[in-house]
Amino acid sequence: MELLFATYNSHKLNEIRNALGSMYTIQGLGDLNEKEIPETGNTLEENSLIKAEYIFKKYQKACFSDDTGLEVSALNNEPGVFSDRYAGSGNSEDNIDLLLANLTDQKDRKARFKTIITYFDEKGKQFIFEGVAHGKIILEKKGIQGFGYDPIFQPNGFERTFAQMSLHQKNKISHRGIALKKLIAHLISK
Ligand code: ITT
Repeated sequence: MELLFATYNSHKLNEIRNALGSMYTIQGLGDLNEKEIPETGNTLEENSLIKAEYIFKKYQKACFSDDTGLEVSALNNEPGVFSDRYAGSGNSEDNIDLLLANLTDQKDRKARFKTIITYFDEKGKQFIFEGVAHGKIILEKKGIQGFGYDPIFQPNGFERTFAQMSLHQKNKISHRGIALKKLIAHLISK
């Protein structure tokens, strides 16, 4: 089955291709020669809808999007929907440095990743799948796998960050992996 994925993020594409396996052919925005879709919403749900709706209207094919944010308890759930632009540059190293600086001397390190997947079926019916991974922000970066905030996020029940896990291990417990399992269950039930 072919699915269009409204993302420009090659790491997300990798994770999702790995989780979905060979039954699905996934085409990202790069494969479609599309430009990045501006995320003008105020919530993950709004941005997820904007991206999926844009692609569905243009291609009239089954498609989905993923909008993800990191919510840190001691920072009133920031950066949240602004996770990408937290430090202004859109650069993950800068985002991590700013987050660690804002948590200096902070004892409460609780955080969670949240993913909202919006799926449009080939008839344009819309479905939303959410995945949350609970954990904490550690004091300094660890690991080189993954992307974004992975080097400073340690999921509950593990002594390793997402950046110290393989793609397969991260997918089993991550926000995106959980939301994807719900999407897959939906696709299989059809
Ligand atoms: P899209 O093209 O899909 O919109 P994006 O990189 O803009 O890709 P998001 O807005 O969903 O994706 O992500 C917001 C930020 O959160 C961005 O800086 C990512 O690096 C980071 N992020 C998203 N998923 C992550 C994950 O699984 N682990 C670590 N950081 C993640």
